[in-house]
Amino acid sequence: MSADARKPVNQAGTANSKLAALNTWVAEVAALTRPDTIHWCDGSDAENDALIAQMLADGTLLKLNEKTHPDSWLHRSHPDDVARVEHLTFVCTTAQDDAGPNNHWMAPAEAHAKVDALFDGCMAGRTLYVIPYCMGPIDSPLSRCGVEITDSPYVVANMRIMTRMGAAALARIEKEGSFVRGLHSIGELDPDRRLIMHFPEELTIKSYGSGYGGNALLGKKCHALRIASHQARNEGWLAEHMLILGIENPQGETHYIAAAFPSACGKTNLAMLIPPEGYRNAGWKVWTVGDDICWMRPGADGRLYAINPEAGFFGVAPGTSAKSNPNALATIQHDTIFTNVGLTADDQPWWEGLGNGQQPATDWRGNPYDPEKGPAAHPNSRFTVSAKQCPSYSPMAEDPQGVPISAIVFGGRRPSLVPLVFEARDWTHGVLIGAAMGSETTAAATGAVGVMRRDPMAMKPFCGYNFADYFGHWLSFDTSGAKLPKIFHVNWFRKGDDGSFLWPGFGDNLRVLEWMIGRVKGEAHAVETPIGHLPTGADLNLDGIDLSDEAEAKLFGFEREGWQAEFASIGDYLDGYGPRMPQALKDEQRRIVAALEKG
Ligand code: SAT
Ligand code: MN
Repeated sequence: MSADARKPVNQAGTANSKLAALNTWVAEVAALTRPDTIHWCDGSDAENDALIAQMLADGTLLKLNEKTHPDSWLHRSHPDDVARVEHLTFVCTTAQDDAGPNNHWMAPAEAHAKVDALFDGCMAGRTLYVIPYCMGPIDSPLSRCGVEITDSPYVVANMRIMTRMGAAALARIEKEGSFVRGLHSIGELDPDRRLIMHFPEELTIKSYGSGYGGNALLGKKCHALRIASHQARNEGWLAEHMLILGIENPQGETHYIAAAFPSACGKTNLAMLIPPEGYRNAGWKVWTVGDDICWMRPGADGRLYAINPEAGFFGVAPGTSAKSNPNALATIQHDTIFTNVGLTADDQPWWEGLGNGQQPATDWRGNPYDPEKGPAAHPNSRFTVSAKQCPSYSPMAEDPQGVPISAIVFGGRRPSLVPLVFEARDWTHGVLIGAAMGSETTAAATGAVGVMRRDPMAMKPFCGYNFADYFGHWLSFDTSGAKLPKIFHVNWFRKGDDGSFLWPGFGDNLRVLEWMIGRVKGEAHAVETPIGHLPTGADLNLDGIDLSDEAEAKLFGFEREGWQAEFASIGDYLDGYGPRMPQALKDEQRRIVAALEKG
């Protein structure tokens, strides 16, 4: 290692003061982590080819069948490093109350000291990669830039797909001067030496000891949600865990919908929905803008405009099939990185629910597949792929102005009580519906699966500040000039007494979205109840769908007693945040409790 190799270089080649802060930070990080080499990523094909070749040589990647999956790779993670680690994820604000009961908190000085001790010398023998990236279209005023420093070439390759990474992002940073700092090392991949630290007041992230997506691709959950939610509050916009899709009706009119569901609840499937045959024949189309994150801000006309800050999909592989999500399957046929899926004997990727008639030979750990020892693919195995490869990718996704949002949808996995769909009476009621969201936990985070927990706006693991303040921020958008979207709640996961799902879901969810657009346009009918406006079965187009009496009753019904218990629990939940909880939200909860009592 030469002394020169350690010296950070200014890629722009000038002593530009706006990059001085970046150069200084890279130098400080290099002094702490002591890498052998520093590489500034330009995002070029040549750079990517060289990284892939290096990872094939050292076993980080395996080449998949070139005939069936050209330029696609399999990565097997450390078996203890397969999901986000919420218990090791901290929001480090000066005042603990600013992080709120919804986050694990540590004082900034203590957090820096703890995590810097792990970073000390951790890149010896490794290359330090500097990844300038832009979240959102390069030329969009809604976009924000960051720089991730990492010692993982796998992270570089994934960030190249998931963000606008390289020279263009660096040029924007040079112009703007500001960027989010993200320091990452895979460390020893030891779960006892793993910390994901956020310093929203410093626009800084430090992540150590994990190579898994949500912990390591810092542009995603760490920047685009935890840090961005904090920035958004200060700057008057919203950073949300939402997909964005466009629905084009036979008249050629497109309405955009943003929808929040917890991780692994079908956001990618909904974002890439294929209309049922009757709708297709009539000329309906669905356009994918994003499948995970949505940044929105009011435009000059008072409507909310949204961009997808990401450039790719980091989707859950298991369950993805030609039936459940043909668009996703088409997207991942080439130039895709698979993580922790199984393999067929001829090196094709395989997962439970793929249903293509093939059989796995090797499991996600690289052992011969043995059904006694668990699934072939890890339940949280993933694909990383450019959004541009998706057949339904919306051309509007690259529009710097974003797309106008007509409806916001909240949803979760609720096997009982919650009907298929209902509509909020107004914005405040909608914010309460989002704040009260509950869902069963999934494999996207470590911990028990299938446990019911409150996950407001699907942001429980991702809001970078106190939820009470966050709800207040949401309420603040209801100004006199605002033309806000309507808010809805959906539940695709309602179960019957025998435990089976009552609603077919997938493409048929368009029937529910069509009703929502009808409501937005003032055309569709609904029944008023204490929990909001509900359609009857007759208000939806259910042509070709055969619902049992039980399904019809549970999907479109309103169960007063169950909702009374639910609203008592929502009241307790809001009270848990103490005096910071906005009074308007508490009043709304009380209004509904009173309406439920009236009978
Ligand atoms: O791993 S991620 O956090 O990026 C995916 C998810 O859990 O939504
Ligand atoms: Mn997500």
